[in-house]
Amino acid sequence: MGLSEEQEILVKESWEVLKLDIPHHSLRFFTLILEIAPAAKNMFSFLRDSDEVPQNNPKLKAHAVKVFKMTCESAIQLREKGEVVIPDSSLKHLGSVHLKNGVIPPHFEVVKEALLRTIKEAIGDKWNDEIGSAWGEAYDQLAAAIKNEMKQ
Ligand code: HEM
Ligand code: ISQ
Repeated sequence: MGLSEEQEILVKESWEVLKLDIPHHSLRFFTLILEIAPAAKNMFSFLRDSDEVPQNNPKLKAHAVKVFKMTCESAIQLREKGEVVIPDSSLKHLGSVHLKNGVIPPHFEVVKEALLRTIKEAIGDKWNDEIGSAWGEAYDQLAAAIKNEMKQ
């Protein structure tokens, strides 16, 4: 299912707000993932050797930003072409990184919930259900592509 122009705009506008404080929102996103699924802790290299979420870890920040950015790009593609297209090489890379670290399909729901809650907190009063379903749809289709790659 594609996205409407309105939905694409909603996603882009909230991504602009997230960008204003990447360190905070990245950390919040990651913290929410662990809050929802504490067992995910051991999958992440930047957490394996510590008890607390590192407050200023460049890798954590970079990966979190990439998830936001890729979801935003998926929303644009869903409006433009009605489907999410990820270059083969990067899809293969993402599939193998997640497989190697023990990620399984139900984990994708955890990351979705954490992503939506992070956006909701970031944009505050501007949040509404349309924004949630636009990000949710873009995320679901991006996740489907990665999960499909992990099956091969
Ligand atoms: C790594 C994106 C879902 C756990 C990564 C990386 C990216 C990424 C860009 C860095 C890859 C690299 O090292 O080059 C995404 C996207 C997702 C998604 C776009 C969904 C649409 C998930 C889920 C989990 C997860 C559901 C499980 C809770 C991990 C782990 C790593 C990783 C454990 C390796 C981190 C490390 O130790 O370096 N992900 N991810 N990801 N992701 Fe995801
Ligand atoms: C990797 N994959 C999915 C979500 C993430 C959130 C924060 C840091 C890394 C991540």
